[in-house]
Amino acid sequence: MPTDVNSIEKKQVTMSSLTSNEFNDWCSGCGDSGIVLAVKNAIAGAGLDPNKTVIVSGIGCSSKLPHLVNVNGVHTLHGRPIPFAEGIKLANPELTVIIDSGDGDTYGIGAGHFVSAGRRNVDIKLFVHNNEVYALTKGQASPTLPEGAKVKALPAPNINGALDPLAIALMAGYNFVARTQSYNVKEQTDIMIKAIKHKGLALVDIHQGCPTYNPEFTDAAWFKQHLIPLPEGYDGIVHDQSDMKEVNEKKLQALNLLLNETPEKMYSGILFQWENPDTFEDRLIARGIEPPMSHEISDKDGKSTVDLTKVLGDLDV
Ligand SMILES: Cc1ncc(C[n+]2csc(CCOP(=O)(O)OP(=O)(O)O)c2C)c(N)n1
Ligand code: SF4
Ligand SMILES: [Mg+2]
Repeated sequence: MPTDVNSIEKKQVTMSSLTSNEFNDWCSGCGDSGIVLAVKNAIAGAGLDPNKTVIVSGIGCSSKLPHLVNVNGVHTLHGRPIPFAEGIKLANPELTVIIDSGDGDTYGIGAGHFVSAGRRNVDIKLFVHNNEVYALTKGQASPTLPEGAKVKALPAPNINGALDPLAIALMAGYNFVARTQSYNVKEQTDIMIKAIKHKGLALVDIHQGCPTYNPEFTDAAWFKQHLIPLPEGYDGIVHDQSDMKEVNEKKLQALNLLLNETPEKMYSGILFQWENPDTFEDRLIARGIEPPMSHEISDKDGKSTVDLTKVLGDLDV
């Protein structure tokens, strides 16, 4: 169990720390290195207790991240970090639960969980490393690779269209929807801190550099040119939580922005945020259902007070 808050790095990334292959888990120059630094900065910046913080991941290059941050970590199954994270948060709502996983993991094999998470609104934070490829398995197209894009592993340009995870998240019920990119650690850190402090489900889609399998569309210079700040005057924050007219207007504003994007012109920043009080945890409390963590399981001497007779009896056939 982690105990030392200072062991979470507070340093800002420099390009040399990305290219020096400081993180042996990833190729030199991999955007995952920028993301792990932002995650560490954000955990420290949001003042989280490492003992009460959990990072959950699936399978992929990106999913190695929990091994590199000194908080509790769970490296789960491909496509399944969302249900794991929801279970952890519902069992112990005192924990801050962050997911770091790939675009294939979240928007491909895990797409059903990604959509259903919006209906529940459990207070978990979803940081998706979006490199448009299945990098760990040698660079096949992921669901976010644009139609016509040609990456190394494809014999011909991508015949499939890309899905828009932000638009899906907005319509599925996500109340915090943001985009950023792996080589801008300052912007990532700021957005991650806001996502962590937001009450409810949050999506941060992070365009991530994969110099090995997708250097064409995920290079730092490409991001700088094609991922631009939100238009002047754009305000995605709902200021009156209970004003459904404002909520719908802000959601439509975000959808309108996304519909007018192209792979060559995408916006980064917080597109939509609504502090919706109706989390899944609140719904359970309203029904009188206490989280398992609050149940007494032992007396003051540590002796179990749990009576398993009934449970075991129910198993009798
Ligand atoms: C159920 C299951 N299906 C397929 C795989 C093989 N597999 C491992 S990682 C991966 C894709 C990873 O892509 P992504 O989630 O985008 O992560 P990245 O490596 O790009 O960070 C696949 C298909 C697996 N481990 N488990
Ligand atoms: S294959 Fe791509 S995503 Fe995986 S470690 Fe290398 S650069 Fe990073
Ligand atoms: Mg990927």
